[in-house]
Parts: sequence; C-alpha cells; structure tokens
Amino acid sequence: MQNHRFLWLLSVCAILLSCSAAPSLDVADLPVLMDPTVSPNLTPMSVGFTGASYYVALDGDDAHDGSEAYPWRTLQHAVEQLLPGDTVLVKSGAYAGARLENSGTATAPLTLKAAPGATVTLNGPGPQNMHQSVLEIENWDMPVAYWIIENLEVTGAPGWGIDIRGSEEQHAHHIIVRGNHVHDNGVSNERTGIFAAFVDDLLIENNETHHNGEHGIYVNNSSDRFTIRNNLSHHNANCGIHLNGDAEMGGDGVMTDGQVIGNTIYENGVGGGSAINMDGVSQTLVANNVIYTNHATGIALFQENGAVCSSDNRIVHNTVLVADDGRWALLIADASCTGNVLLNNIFLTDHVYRGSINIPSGLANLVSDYNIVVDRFTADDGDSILTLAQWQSLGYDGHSFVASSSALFVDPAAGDFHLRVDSPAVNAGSTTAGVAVDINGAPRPAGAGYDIGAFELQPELPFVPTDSVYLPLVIAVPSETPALWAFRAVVEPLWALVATSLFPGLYLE
Ligand SMILES: [Ca+2]
Ligand SMILES: [Ca+2]
Repeated sequence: MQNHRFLWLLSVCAILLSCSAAPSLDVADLPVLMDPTVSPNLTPMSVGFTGASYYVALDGDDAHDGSEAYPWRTLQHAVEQLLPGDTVLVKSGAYAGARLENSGTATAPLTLKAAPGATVTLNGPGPQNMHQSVLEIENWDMPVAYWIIENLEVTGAPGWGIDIRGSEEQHAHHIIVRGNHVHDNGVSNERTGIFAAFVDDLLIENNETHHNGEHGIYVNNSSDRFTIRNNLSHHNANCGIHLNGDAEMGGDGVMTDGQVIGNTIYENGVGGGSAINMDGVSQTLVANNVIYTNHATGIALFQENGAVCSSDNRIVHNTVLVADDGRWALLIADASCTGNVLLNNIFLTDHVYRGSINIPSGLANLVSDYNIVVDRFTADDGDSILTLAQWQSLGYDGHSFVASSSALFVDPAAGDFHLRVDSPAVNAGSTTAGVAVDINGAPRPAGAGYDIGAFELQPELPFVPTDSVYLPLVIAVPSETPALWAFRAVVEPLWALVATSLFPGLYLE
C-alpha cells in the first residue's frame, strides 16, 4: 500500500515580532482626568439611547428624508426634525448656522456634528437666529438641554460664534461643546467665540478659539458646575477665558463649583482682560493651565459684576508667563476675595516692575506656597514692591523660590513648557494640591514628588511594544507519527534558538 504523505500547511501566524521604539509617551493622546475627590462638578450625560442619524449636504434638499442618500440642505431644517437621541451629520462644505430650540434627554442627547471625515464650516447666522450668532442654543419659552455640538468650524458671526443661553429663572443645562474651531467671530462688535449665559452643567472641551472680537470663551450669569478643559484660546482681543457671575443680570450672581483645567492660553489681552478672568466665581478648581505671552493679567480674581468677590477657589499647578507688556501673573484685586489657595504654580513675567502676585491691603485667608516666582510681589495693589523675602515675612510662600524660564522649561521660546530633566520645579511641589494628573493626563506625582507647574516630568518608561509584525510560518509535515516526532525534534529547538537570540526589543510569542 502506497504510503501516502500529506502536507500540513501551518498557516497559523507563528512568530510575533514586536519592535520597540525609543521609550516615549505620546501624552497628547491621554485624557485629562482629575482626582474625583477634588473635582465634583459636571453631572455626567450618559448616552444610553442612540436614535436616528440624519445628514445635511450641499447637494441636499430640505424636501428629502435626511438619509445619507437623500440628505437635507440646511442645518435649521435638520435640527428641527430631531427626536431625543438623534444626530445630525453634516457633510463637507460651508453652511449657514442655525437656532437650536429643542432638547434631548439625560440618556438621549441631541447631536450636531461634522460627518466622519468631513470638513464643515458654519460661516454665518441661520435664518431664525436672534443674536447674529452662528449657532444659537436657546428657547425663550423653556430651557434648552442635552445638546452635543462637535467638530465644526464656526466663524464669521457679527455676534457670537457658539451662543448658549438660558434665563434667570430657567437655566439651560447639560450642553457639550467639543472639538470645534471657533474663530473670527464678533470682530467688529466685540463679541466672543464660545458664549454661555445662565447655563448649568456645561462642558466646553478640546476647542480652539481665536481671533474673536472679545473673549475666546465666556461663561457668565450665575452658571454653575461648568467644566472648561483642554481648550486652546489665543489671539482673542480680551480674555482667553472670562467667567462672570454677573449679578446685574439677575440670578444668584455667583458661578460655583466649576473646573478650568488643562487649557492653553496665549497671545490674548491686547485690548485688556486676563488670560483667566474670574469675577464672582467660587469653589472652582483652576489647574494645569498653561498661560503665556498674554498682554494683560495672567489669572485674576475680583468682584466687578459678580455678587461676591471670587473666593474659595483653588489655583494649583498652573504655568503662567506674562509678556513684557502685561500685568501681574496672579492678581487678587479685592480684599473680600477670601479663602483662595495658590499652590504649585509657576508665576513668571517679563514685565520689568510688575511681578508674580498682587494682592490688596487687608486681604485675609490667602494660602500661597510652593510657587516658582520672580522676585517681585505687592501687598498693596502695586503701590510698593516687595522682594520674595519681604513677601515671605508676611506669611506667604515659605517654600516658594525664584527661577528663570530657561532653567525651568525645555524650550520656552518655542512655547514648550515641559520641564527640563534638571528643572528646579521637579519634585518641588506641595503634596496637598490634590491634582492627580498633569495637563496631558500623565500621573501626578511621578518620581519623588509633585512637580510645580502644569507638567509633571515623567520617568523614562520601561520597554513598551509599539508595533507588531506577524511573519507567516509555513511548514511541510508528514502525517505519520514518527515524522511528527521528527518535526518536533527539529522545530522546537529552532523555536527556542530564535527566542533566545532575538535582538533587544524583539520577542517571540
Ligand atoms: Ca450660581
Ligand atoms: Ca515629580
């Protein structure tokens, strides 16, 4: 009998070669997570129900059914058709904006966003808009709630770019403004890029807002539990981020329980206005922000329109460098702004006589320590300048010290404020600031202690495979048992040999 032999084709991918890159951490992709014990705030919007998806396209028609094959033409028509949970996906092109007067629900929000891969520009007000803004989220009869506005370019408004409004009696709530590019709005009329009035549980994140005629982001009118995080705000005429309780407009006049975290704010304030401006704001966390080359104050706490002076806020782990034509890095303007905490900040300025911290006479209950500063302070709103030693004799900043930006940062001239390996900020912070991650979401503390400023120097990572290459292994094997033994006798030592002789960074699995 012919001894048939069969070939087994082992098509299993037998060797996994993994190649290592140089140890690196692409921290830009990591989420910003704050320690939940110090960041109450935003009530989560859980998307538990997904409704229909509708489309808007330049070649669409509002008489269509809104399907991808038969899209609508206008945003205004689209948003009016939605039921809770529905999404409008906009195809590439330039469109008029819209007025959004309906609402989603806590488990089924409404969404308006660019279709996957689309580039969408909203370049002027919609036909029903009331404030000359591009997108208006407002209903004069009831509060609007549970909207997500995402990945849109918003520009060219005579008024505001994205404009969200509730009323004194009924705040709008649970609005997410995410990943939008909001620029050149209100240029002639001194209006803001992203604006919210009487809005609670607002989340503004990952937007870029620039060259607007007033502020980059402006939240006001008694709004509570706001989160403004990971935005870029630059080249706006006034503030990068302006917060105003604004009692003159009614309501409690206080903005409470907010977070302003991980924002990068630069080249604002030519027309006056702080990078982060806080009027009537309380119990709010301002952390991990990077502020540089602004032309007015860095962070300001005061009372102008708010019902209270900004009090009981925690200003921690910010990196602030004011331009030579700017003002103070940190200002507390009024003695009634009590109970604020300044820890682990870098407060530098290029101004020749203004310095790190400016407080008024008679201020009580300020905690300020573990900051990196210049050698200029004032305890009487600038009437007299104190050295760090004189300032420390008042009971402030016992552990703070002076350092230059070139000693601290990797490349400050290029806007890179990561800490040098030999930076004096490394491990020099207080352990009590209570912020568990840095601006990039990397863990705090790393190494021997908390770093000062927005960035925590991360230790070199252990080997992490970053790429895999699968090589097919094809082996011809006879079917008889003795041949299988022979196969194993050959292959298994070979396998072991390969596994033990790989180059560093490669391994066998
Ligand atoms: Ca309030
Ligand atoms: Ca550290």
